[in-house]
Amino acid sequence: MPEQPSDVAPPSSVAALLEEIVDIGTDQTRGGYSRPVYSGAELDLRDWFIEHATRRSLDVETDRNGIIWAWWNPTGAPLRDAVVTGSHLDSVPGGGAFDGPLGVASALAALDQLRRDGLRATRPLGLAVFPEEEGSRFGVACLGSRLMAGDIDPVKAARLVDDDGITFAEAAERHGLDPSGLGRDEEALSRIGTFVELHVEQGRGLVDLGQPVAVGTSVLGHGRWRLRITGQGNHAGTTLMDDRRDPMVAAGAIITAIRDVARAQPQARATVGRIVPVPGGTNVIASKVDLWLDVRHPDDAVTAAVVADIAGRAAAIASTEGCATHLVEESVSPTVQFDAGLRDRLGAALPDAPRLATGAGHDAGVLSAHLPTGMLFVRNPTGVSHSPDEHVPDADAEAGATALATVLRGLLGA
Ligand code: HGY
Ligand code: MN
Ligand code: MN
Repeated sequence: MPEQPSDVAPPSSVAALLEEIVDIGTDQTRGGYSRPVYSGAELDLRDWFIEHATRRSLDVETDRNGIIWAWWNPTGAPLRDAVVTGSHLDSVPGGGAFDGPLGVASALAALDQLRRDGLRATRPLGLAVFPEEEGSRFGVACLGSRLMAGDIDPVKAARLVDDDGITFAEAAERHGLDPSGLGRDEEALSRIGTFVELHVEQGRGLVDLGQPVAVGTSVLGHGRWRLRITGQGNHAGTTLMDDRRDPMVAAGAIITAIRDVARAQPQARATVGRIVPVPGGTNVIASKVDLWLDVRHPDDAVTAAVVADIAGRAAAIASTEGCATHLVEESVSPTVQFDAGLRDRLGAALPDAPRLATGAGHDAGVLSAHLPTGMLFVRNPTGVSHSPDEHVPDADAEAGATALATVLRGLLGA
C-alpha cells in the first residue's frame, strides 16, 4: 500500500541535517574538517546517516566494499534498475563542511520531500554513501566506488597503507568488513539503473551565472603520483654546503618546475599539496623527500605527457643536487562525459539550471563508465573548496535538495 503524506515525518532541511554533524571531525590545527575514511569522525558520520535512514524506515546495509545503501522500496519490487543518489562523508585534511556531506544530506531531504508529496514510485530509490572518495587516507581517489566497479585490483587496494602503516584491509576489518570480500560487486552494480550525485560546486561557475543549481556535464581527468627524491641524510652543522646531497633543495626547484610545466600547457593543472621529508628534523639534512603530484587536464594523453615532462625535469634537477628520483602512480581517473540522455533529462527537469563541467573528481565519475550517471552542483559563493572557506548558503542548499527531488521524481517514474 503506497504511503500517504500523513505517514511520514515532515521533510528535514539540508541545513538542519548538516547542523547535526557540524562538530564531527573538526580539525583544531588545520581548521575545517579532517574526516579520513574509517576514522572515528567518519564512523560517527556513518552512524548519523544510518540513524536517519533507519528513522525513515529504509532498508539499510553496508556492503562488502564498505558502501552504505539505504533503500526506499514501497512497492517491494526486486532491487533492480533502481534510482540511486548519494555521495561521500570522508574529507580531505582541513576540508570544508559541504564536500560530500551536502550530497548525502540532500539525498535525505529530497527523499523526505518525495514522501511528503505522496510520490508513487515505480522503482526503488537508493541512498548511497561511498567510502574513501577523497583518497586522503589510503591514496586512491574514489576507492569504494572503484572497488565496487572492479576498477581497482582488490589485492592492491587491501595492501594500501596509511601514514601510520595501517593497511586498508586492516582498517576495513576494524570496521567489521571481511577484506577478502573487497572487489567488483555485480549484485550491487546490477541494482543501480541510474545514479545522480549532488555536490557542492568547487568553483565559481554558478556564482558568475547567478543560479543556485547546475547540471553536470563532465569530470576533468585527473591523477596523483608520488615522487620520491633521494639524497644523503646528514648533520646540519657539520656538513659543508658543497658536500651536501640535499633532497629538500631539489624538491624546492622541482615544485617550481612543476608549476612552470602546468602553466605552459593550456587547461592543465598541477599541484603539490603534500611533502614529507625524512627524517624531518630541524637540524637534519633530509635523506629523502616524498612529494605528491596531482595533475589534471581534459585530454588524458596530455595529462600523461605533462607527467612525463615533469618526471624528466625532476630527474635532471635532482641530479644537479646529487639526488635521484622515483615516480609512482597512485591513482588515475580519465576525463568523463556524463550520459548525454540523462544529462538532457536532468536539464529538462531543471530548465533554469545551466550546464557545468567540474574540475573535481567524484564517485559519479567512476560509475559513469558502468551505468547512466549524472550530477547536480549547488552554488558555493566563495568558489573555494578543500578548505574551511567552502560554503553553501541555506537557501541554496534547499534549492539543491528541491532540484534533486525534482529529478528523482521524474526518474522514479511518478
Ligand atoms: O580531488 C578531487 O577532485 C575530489 O575532491 N576528490
Ligand atoms: Mn573533494
Ligand atoms: Mn567530493
